[in-house]
Amino acid sequence: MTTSTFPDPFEQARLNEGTSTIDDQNDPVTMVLGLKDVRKCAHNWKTFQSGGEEVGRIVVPSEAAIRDTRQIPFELDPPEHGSYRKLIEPWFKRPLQADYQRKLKKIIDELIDEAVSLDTIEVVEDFSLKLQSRALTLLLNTPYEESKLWISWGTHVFRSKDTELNKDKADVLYDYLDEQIEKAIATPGEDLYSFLLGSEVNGKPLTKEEVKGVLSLTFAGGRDTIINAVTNTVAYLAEHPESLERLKKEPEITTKAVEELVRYFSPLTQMGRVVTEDTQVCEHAAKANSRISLSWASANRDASVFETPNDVVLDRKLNPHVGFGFSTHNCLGATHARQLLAILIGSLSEKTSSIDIINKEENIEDLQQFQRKVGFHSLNVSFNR
Ligand code: HEM
Ligand code: EMZ
Repeated sequence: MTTSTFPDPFEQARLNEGTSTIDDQNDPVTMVLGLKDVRKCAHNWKTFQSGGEEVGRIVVPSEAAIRDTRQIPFELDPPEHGSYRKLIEPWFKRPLQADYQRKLKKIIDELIDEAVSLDTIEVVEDFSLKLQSRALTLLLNTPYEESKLWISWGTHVFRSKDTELNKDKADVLYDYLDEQIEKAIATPGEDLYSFLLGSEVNGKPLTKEEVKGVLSLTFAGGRDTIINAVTNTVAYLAEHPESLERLKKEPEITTKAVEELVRYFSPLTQMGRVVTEDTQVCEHAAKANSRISLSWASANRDASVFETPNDVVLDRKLNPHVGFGFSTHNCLGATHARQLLAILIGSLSEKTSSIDIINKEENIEDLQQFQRKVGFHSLNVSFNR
């Protein structure tokens, strides 16, 4: 049972030092590893900023070389951050509506019906990527057909399997967004583009560049995270038929199970911040203009907070995980992601009796001294009715 095991590579460093430094394109990053420290730093936006001059630098690996559109509200700090977030937040709560959930269930049911009708299916490309892209049409309120193009872009909009950062790929997304923005200006509709183009922040209409900043974040931030969460969930249920059975019998534990799976898989390993003044993290000097990272994946295995942190406890009672971040920038897509995963679990337990893993290729993030399994490049399974 190793396919659905996701080891914690950070344990020793977290226990010994609380931080660890890795290099990223000659711009080192001090990773903050313990849950309490991660929360403290995430909350302290004055010292550990997300905005700042260099767009893309807070991402690890830094995207500074491949993009110059500021992602909004992700690459802004308070108080500016709050003005944009307040505008966008109600839109990202739409997944709480019954009609949204009904449409999402239809998308997921269709994919599962197709999957069970096949002998085998490759989950990453032919299930999770399709599910992510089709579901995104609901979040953006754009035509379902758009998802065909998005699926053709593959699992990450900035990365390909061989090159970590791919400028040509980023430009495909940016050209597409420019086009969509022009279309929405010419013929406004009910989609997120039109909503933003018709909105004001602090008395000023949003610029095209700002609209592009919001949209690019929904495409980039909500892509491999969802794909890994979905694929890893399938792998977990395949190797734990007793859990599939339990979710069938006790659907009321589903929301807890979703939180636990997000904690365990931590689809976003870390996110950086730029240090604004000489300071210390865990007694380790952090110089002004250097970078730290909030290591969500490490924090989520902190044994001083989580009992048996390396086990999936589907109905874990206390689960203050930071898989969706913490404080100012906590994940705006979390409502959508939670609904998607809950419906996925419900439909899988309704429509499948078991899932068999045939083969897999793991996706290991190379963080020098840390090698972290984050998901799969491919996962072939058969879904059994
Ligand atoms: C922020 C994780 C899905 C949009 C974040 C952060 C994390 C995270 C850890 C905090 C980043 C920081 O503090 O710098 C995840 C995970 C997901 C997921 C694990 C899936 C399981 C999505 C989706 C969308 C999305 C589907 C939208 C399509 C955002 C946005 C922010 C964010 C807009 C920034 C919010 C702000 O700056 O105020 N996400 N995310 N995420 N996420 Fe997600
Ligand atoms: C950025 C990030 C967002 C980044 C909240 O996290 O997700 C990463 O996958 C993207 O590469 O650009 O959007």
